[in-house]
Amino acid sequence: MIDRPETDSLGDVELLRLPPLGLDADSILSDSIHYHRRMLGRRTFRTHEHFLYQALVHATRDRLTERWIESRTDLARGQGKRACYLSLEFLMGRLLRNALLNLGITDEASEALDRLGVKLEDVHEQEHDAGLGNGGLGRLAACFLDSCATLGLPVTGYGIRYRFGMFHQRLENGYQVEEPDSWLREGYPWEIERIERRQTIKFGGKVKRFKDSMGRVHIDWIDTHDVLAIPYDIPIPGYRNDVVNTLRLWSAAATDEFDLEEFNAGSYGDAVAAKNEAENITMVLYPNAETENGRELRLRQQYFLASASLQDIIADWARQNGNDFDQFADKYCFQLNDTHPAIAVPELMRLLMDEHGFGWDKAWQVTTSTMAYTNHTLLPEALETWPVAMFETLLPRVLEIIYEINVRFLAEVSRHWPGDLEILKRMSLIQETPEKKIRMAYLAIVGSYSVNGVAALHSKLLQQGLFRDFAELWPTKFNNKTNGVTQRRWLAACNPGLADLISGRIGEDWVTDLEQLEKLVPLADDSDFQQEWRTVKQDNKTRLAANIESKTGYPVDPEMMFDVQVKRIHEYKRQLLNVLHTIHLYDRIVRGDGDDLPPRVIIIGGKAAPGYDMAKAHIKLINNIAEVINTDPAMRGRLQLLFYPDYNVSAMELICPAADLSEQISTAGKEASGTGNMKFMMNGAVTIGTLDGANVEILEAVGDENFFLFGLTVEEIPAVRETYDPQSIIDNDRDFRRVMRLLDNGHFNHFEPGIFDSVIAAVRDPQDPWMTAADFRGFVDAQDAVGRAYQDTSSWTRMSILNSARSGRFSTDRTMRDYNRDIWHLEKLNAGDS
Ligand code: 26Q
Repeated sequence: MIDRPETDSLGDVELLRLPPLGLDADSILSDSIHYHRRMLGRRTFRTHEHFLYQALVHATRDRLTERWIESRTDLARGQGKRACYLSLEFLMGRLLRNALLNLGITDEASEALDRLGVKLEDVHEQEHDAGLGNGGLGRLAACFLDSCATLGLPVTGYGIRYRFGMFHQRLENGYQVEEPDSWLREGYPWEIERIERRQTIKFGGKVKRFKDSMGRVHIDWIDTHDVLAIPYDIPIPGYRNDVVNTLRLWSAAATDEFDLEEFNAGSYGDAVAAKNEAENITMVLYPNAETENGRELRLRQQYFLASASLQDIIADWARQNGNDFDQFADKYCFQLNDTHPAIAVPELMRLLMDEHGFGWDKAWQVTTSTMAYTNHTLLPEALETWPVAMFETLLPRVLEIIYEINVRFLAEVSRHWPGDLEILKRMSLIQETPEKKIRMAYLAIVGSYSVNGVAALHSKLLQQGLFRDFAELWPTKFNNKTNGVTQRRWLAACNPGLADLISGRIGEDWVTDLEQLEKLVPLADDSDFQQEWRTVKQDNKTRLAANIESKTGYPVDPEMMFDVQVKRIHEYKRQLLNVLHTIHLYDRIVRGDGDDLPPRVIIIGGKAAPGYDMAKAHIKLINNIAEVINTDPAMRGRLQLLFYPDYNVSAMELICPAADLSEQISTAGKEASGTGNMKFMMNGAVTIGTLDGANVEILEAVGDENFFLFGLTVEEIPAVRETYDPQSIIDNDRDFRRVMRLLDNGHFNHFEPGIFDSVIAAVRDPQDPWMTAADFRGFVDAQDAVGRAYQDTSSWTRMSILNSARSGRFSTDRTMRDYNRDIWHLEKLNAGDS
């Protein structure tokens, strides 16, 4: 990009060229000072590091922006295909560290700040996490964006700019208390508002049909309550390739600042109320809880995102191609991140038919050759459904289209299974009882040309279970795309010690080609390399220990084994099983049978959905047990339990480099993939896990000698369930009995009687869907094997190295290549090497 001519023309657009910005420390320093002084109007650097952070972001953003504009020019000039990743969540975390890494100016920025007497690390701490997601699904979207930009794939993220992201978690007497995440309060220097690309979104109203002079029927959706969608763009840089893609987040605004008529009539309150109602749409990220299902505001959010994004793309298309949509499907592809944006299917139909005059068949042809759907769950109760009644009032025209899709779809089903009424009922997009509801997953399947799961096991189970009928009808639609994580954030940036050690031995190619880590395999037995590997791990543990002490007040000894489970708190993830094992270790030490155990600190972190009482009880239980263990002198130096508060992306960046043991212990068949498992593996933690989600593929990659496997398999579970009797399992297992006795006796809640009754009862419930008791013995035995293995330092280090060495498949670079090869078929942008 550096040596292109001074001006460039693209159609009638004249682009003025500026000299490229320097990437050296001097240039970064002088630009940062410029922003600090002249834009932010601040005088001194050291007292308020936040302003220095903002200044450095602006200097960095300028360097991204010049590449961003080039990338967009390339995209506009070339006639290639693009993909749009539609997602209600983008869990981006902090951006500065990765922007510097990808631009290749980390050292330069650090040097620039040194001259001001400020540490780059302290400046990073000033950045608020962009917590626009709940967990895995949202973070996956963020990793995808990094990999697409690095691969030069033209992929735009479309999401919502929530005023309040994922809530902050505070602990009060061991209970989770939610606090608003006001991440935009001090301004967000990464975003650029693009008011000129605003769109209007309709809600409510009614549908009117009329005939034109030619006798053609037209459809008008009238008397609507309109809301503006304002886009804010965030640059997504590739790794040292001059490509910058876009994350476009929509914010809702009232169509008129005030409804003047109301205002003049004296009802100032009503005028402001209308404005508030519009802006409410993007006010807050919904936490994922079944209790949140069916909330009207959530449906508004989904439609708002789908409609704004599609209108944005169609407006672009129409500017260049008029009303000729013949090539549209060759140039665009929409990847739906779960069913949350699945309303894009009928919305694209509506835009093509009602606003661009296409007939059904043509519109359906375009829709079903541009939409692709990714499923992220196997829990039937987590499949989205929306009451038809809600659609009727909120989106009447969209509902008509869904009905028509259903009529035509059911006709196809009858042709395939003539006379089978049962299957019609089963596959209908409308669930009839107990309440009429729209099955969003079925809508997404019918409207898409590709449906994928996120790990091999998950995709197989989808086709055999939840979506069996559909897989039988359209076998070629279904495919697997195993998740990944970006090694730029999850190794290069968050674990500089390990990154340097690795690069020193095998070079830096792994940063864009993770399979290169295989070259570490021969080093796994090299005792010098092992020693260096341990030193890095130890330093990372020390760093995390300091962080934990500052957050919890508990000192942590970095010599102990770090046994870590961090993820959303959910029964299927079985933090409870981890807790039962912790109590067992405590009991062993108390009864004098703990001398062979390696000193271990168990770290559990994660947020519970605010309406999920059982998950919240688990948090309280963990904290109460922690209090007992951590204040017992007999446990000192031997066993510790810590609840890591307010777990988020930035916390994981400190945690995963420091973990020895990664807990991935969900009930088999429940975790679609997991991605934390991959971050830990990449950073040299060994996994203790069930045969669930991507654990299956991790086990395959490292071999069973480097993985602690336990638990019932998906195949075994149904038979065990038939005669499942947790009480007899407890009765027949001395260790389990003792653990339950401590719980029953209120050992961890002396002054709070009864508060854990429902948690304890769930373990004993023959109907327990998560079958915690069934896997207790297997888990305890596997943990015992872990404890023994950990004491052989050299062989443990070997396992650790091999886990990292075999993590190559779990890069989102591979995942994105797979999506592109099988679903998107995009050509790479040629920036950087042009
Ligand atoms: C639904 C209705 C109303 C409000 C919120 C929601 C909602 C929001 C988020 C439902 C689900 C989610 C998030 C799900 C999620 O994170 N799933 C995880 O996706 C990962 C990436 O594929 C997988 O690795 C995990 O296994 C899966 O649990």
